[in-house]
Amino acid sequence: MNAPLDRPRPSVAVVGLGYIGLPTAAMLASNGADVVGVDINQANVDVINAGRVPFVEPDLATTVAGVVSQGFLTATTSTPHADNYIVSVPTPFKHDYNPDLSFIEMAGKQIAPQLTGNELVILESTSPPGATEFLAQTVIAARPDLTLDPGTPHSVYFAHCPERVLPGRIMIELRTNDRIIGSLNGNAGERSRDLYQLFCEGEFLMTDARTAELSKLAENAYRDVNIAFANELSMIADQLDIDVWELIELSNHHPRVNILQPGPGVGGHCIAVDPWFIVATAPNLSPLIKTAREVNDSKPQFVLDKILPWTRELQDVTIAALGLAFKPNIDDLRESPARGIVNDLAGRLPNARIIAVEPNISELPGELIARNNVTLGDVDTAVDEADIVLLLVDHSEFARIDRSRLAKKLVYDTRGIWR
Ligand code: SAJ
Repeated sequence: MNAPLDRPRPSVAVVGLGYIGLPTAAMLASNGADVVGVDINQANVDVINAGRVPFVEPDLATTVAGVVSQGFLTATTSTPHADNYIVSVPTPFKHDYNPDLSFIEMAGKQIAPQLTGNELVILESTSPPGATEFLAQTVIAARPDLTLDPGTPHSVYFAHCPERVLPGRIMIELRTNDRIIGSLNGNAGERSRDLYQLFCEGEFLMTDARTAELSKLAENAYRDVNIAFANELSMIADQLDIDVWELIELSNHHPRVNILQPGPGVGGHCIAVDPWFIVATAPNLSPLIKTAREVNDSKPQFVLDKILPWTRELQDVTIAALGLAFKPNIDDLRESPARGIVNDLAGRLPNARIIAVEPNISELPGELIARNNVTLGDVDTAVDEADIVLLLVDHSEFARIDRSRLAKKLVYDTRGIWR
């Protein structure tokens, strides 16, 4: 739904132009809002202002090019005044798995001086319960002249509206997914709904901020637990010499069973991270969620333990490692188990030659560049030259490989695409 022509375009500042912030900014800008995107990375700001995008996501580049050329989206490194703020900054965890809210705190401190009263501040970053309250308190601490009490000229309104889009389908799911709206004070929920209604055709599910925060974590922990079940089965099946993919396919014929797919581990900045926020919030009540994380985190070592014995029998071994991204057909390497496995292999096998193939990037990540036995190669050369072919990511390019070319190789397919 676009903003009616007779109404002024709402002003929105989107703080954090990453995998969620930039698509959200572009969607708002192409559906009736005047958007300023804010990011600390000057290079990304320059790329966006030139109408381009700093990462791969289907349909994003076209939308950004359009809204930048029309003047509906600009990017900057300094936070401006806007009637509406959307905070979509990273929420990593610290070494002890406790959430690191420093980026949220920084965003709050930068927004605070711009406020004049009656603004809406939406936290979109996936956050532990209480983070929206923390953002609100950060703003109010910096601006004691403002208040969270609704209805005064100095009131500021806060809500948590977690994103739930799937990388690779972000521009579709931003439009079609249902949206949880968690209000912290006053009419923040209704105002947030009105803003997202510019582009979101899904149902709006109104609740309070803490429930919204936990619901997002629950969704990702649910998926993590289910993937852990598949990964645990894969290790059991391996010991019993049973094909886990056949096993899962058979079991999934049951009308109430839907087992997910095993792989080399769980990556990305969401599923591998968010369950820890629940564990940190309720450590004595979350043994299942914690164990699922540990099972998924143990899978890369299981893959290494399968491959390393093969290399002992080979002289000057060459390994084709197919895929570095955390899942198929994207360029996102964050928390990627594939990337970690390649790095560990390179460290454990200094005399091996490892050809990493990742069709969605043009340069290896820093830690792999630093290894002098890893190069970035194309799939054909890598497969032809390899003694061992290790399939780590189910990119479409890899599914299309002619299987006869693998006949004389030692092959470990962690995703089951060459069965
Ligand atoms: N994976 C498996 N087996 C499976 C499914 C996934 O091993 O059967 C692995 C993937 O290879 C990847 C990881 O899990 O390494 C995560 O991938 P994903 O596709 O499950 O999820 P994300 O991280 O891309 O996006 C998730 C989504 N959450 C849910 O599906 C509950 C998305 O909707 C969220 O918006 C996103 O997290 C987020 O930002 O929180």
